[in-house]
Amino acid sequence: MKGIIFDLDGVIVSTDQYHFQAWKQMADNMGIYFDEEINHRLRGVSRMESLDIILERYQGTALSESEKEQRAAEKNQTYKELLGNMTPDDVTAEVRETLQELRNRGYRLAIGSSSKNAKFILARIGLTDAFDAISDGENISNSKPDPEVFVKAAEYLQLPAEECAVVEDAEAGIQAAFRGGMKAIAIGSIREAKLTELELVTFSDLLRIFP
Ligand code: B16
Ligand code: MG
Repeated sequence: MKGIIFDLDGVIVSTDQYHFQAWKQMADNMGIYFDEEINHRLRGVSRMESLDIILERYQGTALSESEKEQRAAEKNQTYKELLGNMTPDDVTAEVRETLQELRNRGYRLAIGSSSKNAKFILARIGLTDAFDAISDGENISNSKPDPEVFVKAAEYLQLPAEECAVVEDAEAGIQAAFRGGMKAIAIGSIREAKLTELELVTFSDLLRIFP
């Protein structure tokens, strides 16, 4: 293994509560029921696909494509305002130090995120320079579980897929890694699903997997 590709939301940093608050505000405005359990289904899923999941509970007339775009833009505006509260303190010392040590050991590191806000988030938390490449929602046409975001990340790192491992907190992301011919490492509650044999109890366990 020469390259490690990290999902952003749920792996490097947690923006889950901001996604929840922003979607909740949009759902409330439209009179749609929305809760934490539905929010959980949005992990790793693109913005427009997330909207479709929320609209499953919508009782009104079906939305046109432009109305959907408008609602998604409304959500993103609220989300970006909330992201504005993020600072480098939102990254744990464990994450920061582990990334640095992996680099010291010679691994090439990339971000592989479905988010179109990935670069904004990385800038807010002061981690842009911790990665050799960033592949995100801005450079893909198909989102996870399609492997495109990780295939592009490996390309940007100039490494073949089989020399890359992906760290993920969502089922869609783990499937995407496998479909891209990469190893998948699970972190967080998704470990319970036993989708992969490699897992991290805590982020710094990466230092045992990558000597
Ligand atoms: P945006 P990841 C994903 O990021 C989030 O997990 C998912 O909840 C979100 O809908 C998606 O990004 C798109 O985000 O609206 O900012 O483009 O986990 O792939 O880093
Ligand atoms: Mg994630």
